Amino acid sequence: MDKLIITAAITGNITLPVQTPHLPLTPQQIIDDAVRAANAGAASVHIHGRDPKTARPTTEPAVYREIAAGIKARSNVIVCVTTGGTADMTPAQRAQVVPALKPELATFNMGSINFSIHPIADRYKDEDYKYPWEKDFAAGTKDFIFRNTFGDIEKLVQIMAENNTKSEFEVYDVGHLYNINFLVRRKVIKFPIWLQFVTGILGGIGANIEEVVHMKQTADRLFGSENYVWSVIGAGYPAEFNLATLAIMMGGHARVGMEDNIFVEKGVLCKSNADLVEKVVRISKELGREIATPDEARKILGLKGRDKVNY
Ligand code: KMH
Ligand code: ZN
Repeated sequence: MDKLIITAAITGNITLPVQTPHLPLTPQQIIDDAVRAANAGAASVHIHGRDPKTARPTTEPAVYREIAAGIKARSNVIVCVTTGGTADMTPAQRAQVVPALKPELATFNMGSINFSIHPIADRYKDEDYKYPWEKDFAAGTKDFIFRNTFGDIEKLVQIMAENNTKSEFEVYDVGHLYNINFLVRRKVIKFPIWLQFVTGILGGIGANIEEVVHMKQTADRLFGSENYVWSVIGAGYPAEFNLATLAIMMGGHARVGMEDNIFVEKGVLCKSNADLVEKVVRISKELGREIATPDEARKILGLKGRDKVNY
């Protein structure tokens, strides 16, 4: 088995400030916590930007540049930039960060789903919210179609290729593997590919062992195990750690982070993304699987290297 690649998703765009006081919000907080997560064992950090004043998710390239450059100055970790954006952004707005930064790695969402966090809006009292946008943002996702049409996907494939940025294909359901397969057959997507199985999102596949095994078997059948490397996200607690453990045992890789889960133990908020990374490092070491350094992860994923980014 390859060494374990741990990805830390530092702040995301669906975790709300009301949910945890420890969520990194400003560029400096995101940089500091990404470096902490890297020092704890993350080979890759998945980055979303937030408006420095309002903490609302943004796709403003200047914010991403500040964050990516700030991390690069202090750590060798791979910076994986989101192209997921958020509810009010078009696919073109979401992609603009790729030509701007030419990152080594960027996420690439493989299908359209009703990506929803609307139940969170009912969990808190109006006076609990820290920012005026939070409640409507969450409630509005009830009718949010996270758009990733074949047309959008073709455009993004081209943008990624032009900038020599590797795709981290986010697969929220088994059908998304078939979308990849269709594009592989059309020679739009080329092997080897890096897959992130995203489970536990309302609107997508559930976070349980059976679904991960099903996705892995489907990927094996469609692509051949030699043509892809995979990782898993189990959104929520304890799914994040249960599915990371499963991936450790199955030869996959694991993503943790406050984008997906805010608890390090039942009812105990993590104070930093590093707490979540450290827990997976402990589990992996107990199970005899070593942790990949950023350079080892670059080799496994076939990345161009941090000397070829534009930040
Ligand atoms: N914003 C979500 C709808 C990504 O980073 O690529 C999806 C998302 C995925 O955050
Ligand atoms: Zn993300």
